[in-house]
Amino acid sequence: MVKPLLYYATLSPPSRAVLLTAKEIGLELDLHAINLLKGEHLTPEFIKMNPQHTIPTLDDNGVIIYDSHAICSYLVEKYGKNDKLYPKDLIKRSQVDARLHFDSGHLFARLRFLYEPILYYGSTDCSIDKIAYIQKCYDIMEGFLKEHDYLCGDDLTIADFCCIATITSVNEVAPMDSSKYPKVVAWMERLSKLPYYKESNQDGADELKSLFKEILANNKAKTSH
Ligand SMILES: N[C@@H](CCC(=O)N[C@@H](CS)C(=O)NCC(=O)O)C(=O)O
Repeated sequence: MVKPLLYYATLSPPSRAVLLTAKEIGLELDLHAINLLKGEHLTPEFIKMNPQHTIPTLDDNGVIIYDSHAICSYLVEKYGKNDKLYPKDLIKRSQVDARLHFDSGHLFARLRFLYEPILYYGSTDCSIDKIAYIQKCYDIMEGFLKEHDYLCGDDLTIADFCCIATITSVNEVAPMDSSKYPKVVAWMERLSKLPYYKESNQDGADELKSLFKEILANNKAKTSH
């Protein structure tokens, strides 16, 4: 079998959601690193393949898929040994889809709103409203996890992978008070015990948070002169 080719970066939360999914289903990917800070996603070839010029982008034998949520569900459908990570049952699937949209439309969107101007455009705007906006997502997730171990019930799904990749990339910049969010903290600890978790997610999340702090400090130093 020709391995599916993934354009990705370890710094990128949605790329890491795909890496976690692939590990859980035992699928080997052909990994092609893209350096966003060097603009490697803005070449004519990349834009021809993905006009949205985002990573992750999957090339599965000529089938191009972008958006991590779509990639994760595709990989489970096509290569998963069972449907636990993305249930075929209509009601269960609707719950997973809802959480995937929560990551896409709320959690990751708020991270990007805070991170992108600082990482790419020299901004120093780390204002309290942007931080509080992310922390509101922690409140919502505490509710999702009230009676369950995972975001969609008692089983791990791709929604957990998408949300953990995002939240671990922002949780120190938008601090998470463990007394206020005990369920979210316990969920993060639960996922961190997966054997492939550190290399597939935590290392990249730590790298992104360090880079964010370093670039923010540089931007502040530049504007103070
Ligand atoms: N909803 C998309 C978001 C992907 C995304 O925004 N990726 C960022 C990196 S974390 C990116 O490629 N940014 C470059 C750009 O938008 O030009 C997904 O889940 O794949």
